[in-house]
Amino acid sequence: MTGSSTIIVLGGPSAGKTVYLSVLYHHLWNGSDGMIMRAGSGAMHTELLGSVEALKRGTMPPATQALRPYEFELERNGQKYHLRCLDYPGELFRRVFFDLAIDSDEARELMRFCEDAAGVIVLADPASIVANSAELDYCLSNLFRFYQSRPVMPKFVFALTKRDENSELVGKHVAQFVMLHLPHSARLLGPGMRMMHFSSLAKTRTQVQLANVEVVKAPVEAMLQAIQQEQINWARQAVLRRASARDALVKAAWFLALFVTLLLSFLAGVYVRHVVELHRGATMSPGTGG
Ligand SMILES: Nc1nc2c(ncn2[C@@H]2O[C@H](COP(=O)(O)OP(=O)(O)OP(=O)(O)O)[C@@H](O)[C@H]2O)c(=O)[nH]1
Ligand SMILES: [Mg+2]
Repeated sequence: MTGSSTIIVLGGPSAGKTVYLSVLYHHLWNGSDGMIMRAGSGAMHTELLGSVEALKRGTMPPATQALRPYEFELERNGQKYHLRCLDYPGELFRRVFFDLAIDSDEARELMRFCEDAAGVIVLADPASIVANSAELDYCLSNLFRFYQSRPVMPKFVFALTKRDENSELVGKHVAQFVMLHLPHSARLLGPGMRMMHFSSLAKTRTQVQLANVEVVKAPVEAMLQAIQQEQINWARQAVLRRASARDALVKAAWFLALFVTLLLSFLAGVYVRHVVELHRGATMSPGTGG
């Protein structure tokens, strides 16, 4: 892939956005299996690694109070993407997509942020889906409707969080769980939506561990695959378009050649006939000599 794509991470209150961002960065800044994540500033780098150290000691981040964009460069197998994560109070997501109130600078910034996305990773805590399914379904379907009204629909990954805690609640079939509790959102996005259930942490009664790198990077991996697949489709369509333009050109050239051949034959025929008639006229006219 050339150029960069903006991937955003969204989610409601306490979905696990802040923890996800920190743990993902912790695993990827040093590189893992061809994927590297680079923070846009040293301060951000130190802050994210610091919050993971705190998590390991069992200190969970406080609920996010203010909107804050994090910029990363995400590289996979030499291809670069622009990963923008907006850490914001999940309450703001509710305000914009449930109350439909774009009445503050923060709400407007969240909307601007949403507009410029090639990919959207939506994080949702299954326990809050069950507890507030009607409200969340309404929020998410407004988010998807917002994207449907735009010229280009981004790719979506719908990632249920906290699998270490609630794998029984969701069961084996994530799509069934989503269709049961979020029917409108599931219908709007249809079969194109990639769904998964993962966790950033592995909590036990006595300790908090980080989930392993493969698990944590799964949503981003699914998103990159979806974006890449779309780019392959575009490239394939461009090749097909070029091939059919070439076909049309070849046909036009043949048609022109045939036309020119017919025209030349016609002109040659007219000329020959003219010469023959001249010759015949000359031989049939009464002799003047003698
Ligand atoms: N068991 C478990 N708990 C998690 C996981 N990820 C996050 N949590 C818990 O969920 C709580 C909320 O996580 P945050 O990352 O702060 O959620 P948020 O979406 O940033 O929340 P707001 O900033 O309030 O919108 C944390 O205190 C963690 O205890 C996970 O993978 N497993
Ligand atoms: Mg937060």
